[in-house]
Amino acid sequence: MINLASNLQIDATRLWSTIHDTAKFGGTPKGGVRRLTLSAEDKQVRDWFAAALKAAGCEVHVDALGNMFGLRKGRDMSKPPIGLGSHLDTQPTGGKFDGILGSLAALEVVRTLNDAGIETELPLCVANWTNEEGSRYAPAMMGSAAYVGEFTPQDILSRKDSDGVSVAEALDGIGYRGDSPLGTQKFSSFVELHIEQGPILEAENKTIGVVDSGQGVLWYDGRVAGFESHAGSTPMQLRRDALAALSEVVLAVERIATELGPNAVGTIGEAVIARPSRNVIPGEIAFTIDMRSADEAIMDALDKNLRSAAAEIAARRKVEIALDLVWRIAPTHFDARLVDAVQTAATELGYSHRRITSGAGHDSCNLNTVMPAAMIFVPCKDGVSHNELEDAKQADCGAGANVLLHTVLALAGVAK
Ligand code: HGY
Ligand code: MN
Ligand code: MN
Repeated sequence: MINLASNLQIDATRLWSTIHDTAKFGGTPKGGVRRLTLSAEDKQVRDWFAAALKAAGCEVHVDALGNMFGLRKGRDMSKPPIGLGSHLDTQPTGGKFDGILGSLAALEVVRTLNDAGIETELPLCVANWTNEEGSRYAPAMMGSAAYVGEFTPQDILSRKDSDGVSVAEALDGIGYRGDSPLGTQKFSSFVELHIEQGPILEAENKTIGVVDSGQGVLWYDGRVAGFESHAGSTPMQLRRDALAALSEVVLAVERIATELGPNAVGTIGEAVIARPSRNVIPGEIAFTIDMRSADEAIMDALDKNLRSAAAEIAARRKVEIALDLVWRIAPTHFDARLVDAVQTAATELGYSHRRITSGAGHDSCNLNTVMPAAMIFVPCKDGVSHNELEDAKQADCGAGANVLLHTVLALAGVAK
């Protein structure tokens, strides 16, 4: 059996067609995917995924925050399963691969083992983590963050989106508020396949990224309070223009991240004028900041420099600028044994590969705080992601799924 297992390959054509079949759930005219967490489109893909896992012989259950699990029995059910999977939700202007590649590759691993009649020693458990993207509800990687105890279920269930819909209402609305308490599903370890979402693998012509670390993340909710007044009759020197002040904050975020770079990034991705009108000087704006670094000391410097820049801008422009740090996740250092297992699989399969740090956050970054976790990257076209143009190659997706298969086989073992 070991020989069969060691030469096993996933069905790359089947994986590729599932990627394109499921892209229709929330598919956009430009060829992207808009599948916000807990939306009707998310329900469609969840229902499809649950049915596919059941058809592949998995026992499917859902926890209190909609995290989905598909358990494939192993010979020794006394030990927790090896976990594999990712997320099914997308950004508003998302692509066909971010998250779902890892979930579908996990399904493909199960299908491949079924086709080969291989029973693993330890059970396997395929996972779909709720709201990895953090676009509709903050924070990102929400379902896995609550699973590892970063937030209580009550805190998460009460969070509301911009329309005032709570997580609880949205879960009930799509029928995915499961009855198993958070944390019921245990794992021995977890492995996640994901597109790199950056340019390195493609630029270096490498097929596999052996992810050994991930950036830490700082998320702020910000508010600028200036003074609404007439756009025509208010003299320039008397204005307290909230948007002009925010524009300086935007450039300060860019300057601070660049100065602390190359191991630092930052952007303002959202800004909403409270009462917009062409001939009223903006008086109140809500905005969000995302800053990241793989180095904890640089994260502290990002925070410190941001706060002093905002204070200087506020004083000079006579506005108030409030910054509320709503989420901080430390840099990730994945489990060395699992990272080596990924590297061994890539080497034995003959794929070009390199160690790499993840610029993006992932559910495995949370999981790694309570269990051994590791990630596998494959290139995406021009390193583009969180964009409808997101694209990847069938051969690379197949290679990533093969590395996932053989990493999981090495961790789970093959029943004698
Ligand atoms: O924000 C992130 O890094 C992830 O894509 N949710
Ligand atoms: Mn993702
Ligand atoms: Mn994403």
